[in-house]
Amino acid sequence: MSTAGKVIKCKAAVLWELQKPFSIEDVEVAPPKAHEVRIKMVTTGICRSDDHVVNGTIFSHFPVIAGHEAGGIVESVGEGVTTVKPGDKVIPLFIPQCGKCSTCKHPEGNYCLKNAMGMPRGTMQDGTSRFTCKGKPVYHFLGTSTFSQYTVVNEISVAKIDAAAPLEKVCLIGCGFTTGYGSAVKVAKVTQGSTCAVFGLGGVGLSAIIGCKAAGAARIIGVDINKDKFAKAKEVGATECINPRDYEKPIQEVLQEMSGGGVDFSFEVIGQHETMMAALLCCQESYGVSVIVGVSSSSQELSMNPMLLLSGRTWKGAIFGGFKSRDSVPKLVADFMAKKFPLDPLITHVLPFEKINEGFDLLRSGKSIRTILTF
Ligand code: COD
Ligand code: ZN
Ligand code: ZN
Repeated sequence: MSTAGKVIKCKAAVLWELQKPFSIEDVEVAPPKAHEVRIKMVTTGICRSDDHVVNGTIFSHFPVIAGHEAGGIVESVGEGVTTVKPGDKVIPLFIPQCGKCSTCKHPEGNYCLKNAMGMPRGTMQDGTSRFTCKGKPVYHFLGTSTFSQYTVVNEISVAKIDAAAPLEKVCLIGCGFTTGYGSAVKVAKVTQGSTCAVFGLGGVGLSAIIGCKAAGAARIIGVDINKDKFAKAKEVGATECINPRDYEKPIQEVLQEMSGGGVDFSFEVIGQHETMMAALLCCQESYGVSVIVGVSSSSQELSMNPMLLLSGRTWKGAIFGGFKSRDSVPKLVADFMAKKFPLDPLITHVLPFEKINEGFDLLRSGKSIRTILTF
């Protein structure tokens, strides 16, 4: 029997307040309104930013359904939806692509002005929620809310992908993989034969390494204070790995020496000001490009000597690897299907959705790279 147009009762992981475990609850998911899409979730990854909602680093209203890195199947669509239909395989997008704003119209911009990151309202574009639990409305997160068997997203926040794609893998294209990979191929535009340094060898840093390799870098130097991360970094393409704690001198000097004057491209994939400066300093002073990928505390400012840029360096940053979401996600899935890059090395754990708190424990203890939850 079709569920279209009806309220769906299902399970979701609700976060009732800060610093509490997720609670699996019965929720009601309202049908999609005009220009909205209801999705049956198949898999969702657990990303660091979801944990940032739990610990308050990312602001959210409560109760909330978090989750933003997922894959699913369209269950039904609201009035006026033309780009997806029931049965389509899709990836929800935490940065929409409205196609109409000044950012979307610019060939290089990807931070669509309709995004929910700057000012999280926790609702759909019309200001209301599609979720209720125990008679109360539950807030949305980043317009995705994938920690639920069903979710509702705006049409501008969903990408239709190849029907043959394995959702339990390509869900990573919805956040972590694309963030790192795009920082190399799209933001830095890594060149053939270049030398790169990647600071931080978590899932996003590993994805940056995969991007550097795909772009043809000759040397990719991984930097991490945890040497247990080195084997996996080498597996995905790092040619060398170094631990700043093994050296007396600052790590930027070590990298300058290793590269004969500075690397061509550097990436900060940790989210600390100290390593952002080290990454900037280790790149060649005249033509080096340094990309900030990690998010640091928004309340702190970073001071720097402008001479570091006047000599010619470029300092950049980007969300979602600089990719326009609706345009790029289907293409990245096609590239994965064509074996242009791997995703398997990033997936260390697969758990049933009900074990979501176990998945977060693995993330917090540093034991997992990515945990995938299956519905
Ligand atoms: N020097 C070297 N390595 C360090 C240091 C240091 N001082 N401190 C920590 N590290 C290493 C850790 O040992 C670890 O291996 C690595 O840095 C960080 O890895 P993870 O596993 O904690 O993190 P990732 O790869 O999953 O994600 C890192 C980000 C910084 C990218 C992430 O936390 C983040 O800020 N993401 C937001 C970016 C974004 O675009 N967000 C939008 C939606 S998610
Ligand atoms: Zn837009
Ligand atoms: Zn994420």
